[in-house]
Amino acid sequence: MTSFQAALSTAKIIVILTGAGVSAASGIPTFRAAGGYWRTYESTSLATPQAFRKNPSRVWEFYHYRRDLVSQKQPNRAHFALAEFEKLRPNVHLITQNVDGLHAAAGSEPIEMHGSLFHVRCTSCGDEFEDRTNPICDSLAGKGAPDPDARDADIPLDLLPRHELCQRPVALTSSETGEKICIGGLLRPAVVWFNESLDPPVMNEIRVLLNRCDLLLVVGTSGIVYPAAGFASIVKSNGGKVAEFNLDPSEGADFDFVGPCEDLLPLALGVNV
Ligand code: BV8
Ligand code: ZN
Repeated sequence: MTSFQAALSTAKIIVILTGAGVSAASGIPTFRAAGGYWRTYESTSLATPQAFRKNPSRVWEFYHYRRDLVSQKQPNRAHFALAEFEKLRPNVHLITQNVDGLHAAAGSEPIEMHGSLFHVRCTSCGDEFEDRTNPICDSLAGKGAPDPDARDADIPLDLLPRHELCQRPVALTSSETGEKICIGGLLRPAVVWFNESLDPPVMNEIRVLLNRCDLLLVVGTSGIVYPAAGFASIVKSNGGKVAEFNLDPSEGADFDFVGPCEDLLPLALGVNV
């Protein structure tokens, strides 16, 4: 702890990367805990453009379930410790892989590199905006149960979330009347799915930070998902130091804090939350 705090006090540019483990204490299941399943599907198999193209109703049930769950949760001491530290120290930059919005709810201004559960994008006109309505459309009310034996709602395309103010409406057959209708584009969650590239400006901003960073804190991530999983080696290759906060020990870190980050972060950062 003392050698870490010495490094913390002399560091010029501190970058903090968080993953699902930072929200675990808020009651949000991590991506890979309990196998990371929703119903009988691996979460990672639903967070893809292919899954959305094949069955937008099932993917929207998955995201409605997560939006509904997160909307009932609060930030925990890990989020508040990071927000407090950012206030106390200049040149601290928070990058999160999480899409739950809890860092912002705790007062941080994170780079949300994988987007947000509460932002949507129109697949027809490309418009992107925040939408916190719950449910986001009537047809999803009461849907999204995560149990393995829960059945798909099979919501017809025209009753899934649609872009009301769409500049490029699409022609569809109404599932209710069978008539031809002109309707706003299908909305999708504005998150980065697997096999989708991150927004180039976001990646550029991150790259600049990592190249200048002399201390990287990696908090609550399994280090499986790229490009986030590659950040520690970038910092180390530039001579920076890496501190890991995880339930499991990690090789290769200069400082390794093993245990719940909601307990260890306030101590390590020297903040009272
Ligand atoms: C891309 C949004 C270019 C969606 C997410 C190189 C090698 C291999 C594969 C690839 C590669 N480069 C690219 C890939 C493909 C892929 C990838 O990495 N695949 C993995 C599975 C191998 N990457 C991509 O596709 C990325 N795009 O690279 O673009 C490109 C383009 C086309 C084709 C190829 C490449 C985009 C990845 C973004 C995916 N979207 N989220 C959504 O959320 O619905 S990622 C998703 O996983 C979440 O955001 C989550 O945060 C993230 C990472 O998971 P973790 O946060 O680490 O969570 P996890 O459950 O795994 O771990 C929790 C950890 O916390 C554990 O270690 C646990 O011990 C710890 N913990 C738990 N409780 C606590 C705790 N620690 C402390 N305290 C606690 N209390
Ligand atoms: Zn639109």
